[in-house]
Amino acid sequence: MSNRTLAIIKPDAVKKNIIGQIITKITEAGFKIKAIKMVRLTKDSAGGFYEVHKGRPFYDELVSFMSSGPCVPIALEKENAVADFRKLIGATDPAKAEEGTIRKLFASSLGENAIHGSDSDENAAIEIAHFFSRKELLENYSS
Ligand code: IDP
Ligand code: MG
Repeated sequence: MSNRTLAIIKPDAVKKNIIGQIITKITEAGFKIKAIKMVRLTKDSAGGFYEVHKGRPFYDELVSFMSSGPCVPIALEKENAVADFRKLIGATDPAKAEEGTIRKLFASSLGENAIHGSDSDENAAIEIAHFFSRKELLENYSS
């Protein structure tokens, strides 16, 4: 069991100016922020991040959306981080997400769904490395 996951506050939520509200939900649920930044992804970087979805019908739309404005990747730490964070964000489609989940509260649509969460420990490690250098993570490891 790993204790880390990668969240991304997606461009729709950044545009809505609700970064703070989403981070409050995350930290109230017991996650610690180990590293955070705001970045504007290029199409190449967004395409690389979502490489597993290449060939799916929504891939081009997803890459365009994720590179349409700034987003906020966050490396998070908590016991059972991956599974607990998926539970906190809710189903991919906000219409199907449970009450109180971040997507239920803040997502606009299936595509523009406010937040990303890693789906496995293996992918969490890969995704954190996509955004944060070892140095950035280590410098934030004071405890
Ligand atoms: P997840 O984010 O809940 O893990 P995935 O199936 O991994 O969901 O899909 C990645 C992202 O691609 C979703 O969060 C959403 O932004 C987008 N997406 C997934 N399915 C669709 C779709 O059918 N239409 C448009 N966008 C989609
Ligand atoms: Mg996924």
